[in-house]
Amino acid sequence: MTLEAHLAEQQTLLASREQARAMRDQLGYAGGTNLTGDQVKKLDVWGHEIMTAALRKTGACAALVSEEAPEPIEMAEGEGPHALVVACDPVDGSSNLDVNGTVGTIFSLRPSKGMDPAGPAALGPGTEQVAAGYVMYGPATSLVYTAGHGTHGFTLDHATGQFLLTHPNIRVPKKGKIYGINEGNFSTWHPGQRAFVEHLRTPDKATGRPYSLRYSGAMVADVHRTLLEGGIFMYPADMRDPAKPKAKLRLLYEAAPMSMVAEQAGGRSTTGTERVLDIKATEYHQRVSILVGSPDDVALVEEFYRR
Ligand code: FBP
Repeated sequence: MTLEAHLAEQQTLLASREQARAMRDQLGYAGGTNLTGDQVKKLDVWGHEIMTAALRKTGACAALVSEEAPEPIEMAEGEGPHALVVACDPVDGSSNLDVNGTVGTIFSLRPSKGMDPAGPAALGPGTEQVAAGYVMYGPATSLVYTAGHGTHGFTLDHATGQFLLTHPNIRVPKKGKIYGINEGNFSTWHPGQRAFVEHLRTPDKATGRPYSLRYSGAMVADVHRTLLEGGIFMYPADMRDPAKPKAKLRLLYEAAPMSMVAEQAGGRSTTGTERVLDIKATEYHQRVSILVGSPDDVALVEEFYRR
């Protein structure tokens, strides 16, 4: 090998090492926590900045409620109707980022009602949403949304950069065979929740039990599977102090949009005792329990909560 060739090869090697270091540097924590106490990942911040800039550019958005911003970001300046308020979880499933697991982006759209500031227009029951959905970054990139006329799924065609309608009018199976929940929290659950999971685990051919457990650590991926294959995804509250239930997932940019998507696909979504979409949000980062999926499975878990 000539000296030139050897030097060129070394340079390529160095460049790829640099690139690898730069890619690795995108991972990990940005330092600090967001309003809901989560340690913020660098890609959380990146996702938030991308979403904020893109929405501002549309002129359609009057304010953005983001998981990564304590207060709504007003953006009713400049050209455009600014008729919508958007609530968004820019990167859902952040704990999966550093292990190359599936993550997503969840969004919810409501009318801005001409309010100024517009942020408060995001507060109110989930039934006020005019559209909701998510993008899932998995083996394929999926976009699933509803504007109140059914729920529809698209897949990104990387060759053209277009989202193609691959799953028109998604219908959740009436009853499933899979449940998704972080079983590590078992001891903290409501007694009805514990009894329901024990019921799903108990073999009974006639009712298709035991159900299989699938849990990805990203709500987007667990709800997406549930929409397509049926069953139920659950993130119930920590009830160690029944007077002060502690939920994890956020109402405005996780539970309410996923509940609208599920209901428009024939599914149901409850806290165990109440329809999630009927809950009137009073805070931007309010948390709520969510049990969402096949109508028969959701009805059954509500029965266990009543016992
Ligand atoms: P982020 O939006 O901060 O990622 O949080 C939400 C989430 O990651 C959900 O996607 C997922 O269902 C849940 O938290 C996982 O929580 P846990 O690690 O407690 O099981």
